[in-house]
Amino acid sequence: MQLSIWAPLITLTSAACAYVPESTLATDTLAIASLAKLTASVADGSLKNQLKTKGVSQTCDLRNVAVRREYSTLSNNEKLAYTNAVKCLMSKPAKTPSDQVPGAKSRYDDFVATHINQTLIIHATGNFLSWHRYFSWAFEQTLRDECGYKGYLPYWNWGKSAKDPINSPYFDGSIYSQGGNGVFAQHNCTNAMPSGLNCIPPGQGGGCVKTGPYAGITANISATAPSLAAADVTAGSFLGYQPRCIRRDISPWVSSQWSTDKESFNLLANPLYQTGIKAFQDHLQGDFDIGYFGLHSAGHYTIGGDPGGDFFNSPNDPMFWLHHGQIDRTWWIWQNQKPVERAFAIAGTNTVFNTPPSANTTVEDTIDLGIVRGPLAIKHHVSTVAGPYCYIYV
Ligand SMILES: *[C@@H]1O[C@H](CO)[C@@H](O)[C@H](O)[C@H]1NC(C)=O
Ligand SMILES: *[C@@H]1O[C@H](CO)[C@@H](O)[C@H](O)[C@H]1NC(C)=O
Ligand SMILES: *[C@@H]1O[C@H](CO)[C@@H](O)[C@H](O)[C@H]1NC(C)=O
Ligand SMILES: *[C@@H]1O[C@H](CO)[C@@H](O)[C@H](O)[C@H]1NC(C)=O
Ligand SMILES: [Cu+2]
Repeated sequence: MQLSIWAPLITLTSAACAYVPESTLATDTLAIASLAKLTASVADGSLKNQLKTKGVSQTCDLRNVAVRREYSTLSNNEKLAYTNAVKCLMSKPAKTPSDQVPGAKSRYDDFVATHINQTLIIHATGNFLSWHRYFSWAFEQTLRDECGYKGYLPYWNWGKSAKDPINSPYFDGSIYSQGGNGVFAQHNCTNAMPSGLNCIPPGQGGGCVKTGPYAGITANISATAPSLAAADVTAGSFLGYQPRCIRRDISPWVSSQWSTDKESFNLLANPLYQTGIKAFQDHLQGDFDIGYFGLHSAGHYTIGGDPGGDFFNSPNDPMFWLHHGQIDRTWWIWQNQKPVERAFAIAGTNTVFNTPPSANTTVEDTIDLGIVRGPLAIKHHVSTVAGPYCYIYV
């Protein structure tokens, strides 16, 4: 009798503790509207004509286009297929010659080395979005070509887990996640970036990731600019060998403030960021001087730790790919609000925050992923249904 009175309350209590994804309806609705505009501009040939003015071919057929999906909507088998392919890349030998990058031991490390090597010419630059599109697509293609993966790159819709990333399907530590939080290890503030982004309060992690599919994996390439302030995380020699565990300090403090769906919606719907790609990409990447993270930095520092919180080495934490999937999706939504008009939108220079001062980036400039993929001009990366690309997001 008494038990049955309490039973509903117990159920309620445990339900209240369980992870519940937050709604991302606001931005998902924008994504649907963008897909409709993209489809129309392909159907009437206006996108093809616009791209042709600069010699870019648009032949992708939307009837058999690849569809990139949100990670939490994949079936367990699909999640495992993705993760197993990533682990397959980690188990294959590097193609980078060891005299160039002593730390590159695996095929996965080829990607990490490429990102480290170019960090200062691919962030807060005119090629930030296109470079990372090419890079994450090359990763997806390599999973398919070299590891038999049949799916496409999944993305992490940040807003769903903004309040509770640690218990989310991305980070809950189950075999279907992208790995759990690090175990607790004493650490100080994470100094994300010089200036206003300093001192992310220490969270519940800080130590090695010991749960989920990547438990026990080794980061090989030396830390470059580690932000996790723990006694034993220090920079090694550039591109050198510094085997160590993957540490995380997942930060609800960051995500709950800076990567909500409200932030995404604001970026994509507020007229302030509709004025041109400069306003859009600057707000996406954040304004470090005033301590505004932006969705890009917020995703990285929600993961945090080492190498995830290292500006240079971040692709060494496998969550990088899902984060950059969503960065690319966010750009894709923005582009396809006006597919023809925005096709060749570009702003920024060739050096990080224009330091040292450099030329403005143009769509004729080349992106070269070294051992990962050959050189290809930016203009071929501006549409996900042109150049080498043929994919959309749902
Ligand atoms: C680091 O190198 C070892 C081989 O020395 C490899 O087993 C491991 O998967 C590599 N780590 C990554 C993240 O690729
Ligand atoms: C690093 O960049 C330099 C200059 O662009 C290039 O010559 C070198 O091959 C790159 N190394 C790697 C490992 O990508
Ligand atoms: C945290 O900072 C204090 C004060 O600077 C320092 O003494 C301590 O060693 C640091 N702890 C870690 C784990 O780095
Ligand atoms: C670079 O772009 C900025 C912003 O659009 C513009 O004001 C400037 O004149 C450009 N510089 C050159 C050398 O074209
Ligand atoms: Cu990057």
